[in-house]
Amino acid sequence: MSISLTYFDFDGSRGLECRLALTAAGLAFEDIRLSRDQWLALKPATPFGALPILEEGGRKLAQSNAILGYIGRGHGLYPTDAWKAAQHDALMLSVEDLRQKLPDGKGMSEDEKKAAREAFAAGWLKQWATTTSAQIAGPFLEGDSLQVADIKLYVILRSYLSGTYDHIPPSTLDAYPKLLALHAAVDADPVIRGYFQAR
Ligand SMILES: N[C@@H](CCC(=O)N[C@@H](CS)C(=O)NCC(=O)O)C(=O)O
Repeated sequence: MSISLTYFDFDGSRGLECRLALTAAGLAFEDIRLSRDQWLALKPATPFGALPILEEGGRKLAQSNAILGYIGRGHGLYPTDAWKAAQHDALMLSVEDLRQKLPDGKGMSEDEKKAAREAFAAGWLKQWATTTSAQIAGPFLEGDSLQVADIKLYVILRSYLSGTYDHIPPSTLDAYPKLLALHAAVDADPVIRGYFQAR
């Protein structure tokens, strides 16, 4: 059955999570990358008016965590135990919380944005990093095998560690060795390496 993943034309955020999960699952897929204008034309016909969207055999699935769960369950990248699967979901939802809580700076002066981001780093981000670290067996979330939540964590950590967000230096995460080790382990995975080398 043919599979496509539709997202914007950059390797980051929820789109990258799904592309990497498809790659880790060994699934061939059409990588559809939309311009802003193409997106605005497509948006009304999408399940929730947002990307990414997985299309398989004419069916459309939206919401990054649902897409990751679907790929993971079918391809050995998701816990089989019901409780562990729910914990996996909780972890992935916490990454979405983290995305929502980051002050985007809209309507703020640069000084206000700096103050808001520094307060976020010292407060919400610190709490997230501490509680998430406590859940990581190491190097991956559940020990030695890569699963979809590891990919979701990797993508968000990658954005922080590459200095994507003004006023939150990559060194902010130095205090969390388990997060750094998980990022390094996913980054070193041969299939993940292969994705970036092929780009
Ligand atoms: N909860 C959704 C959020 C989706 C979302 O906000 N997607 C952004 C890109 S990462 C988007 O489509 N933005 C364009 C728009 O809303 O028009 C998910 O996890 O997939």
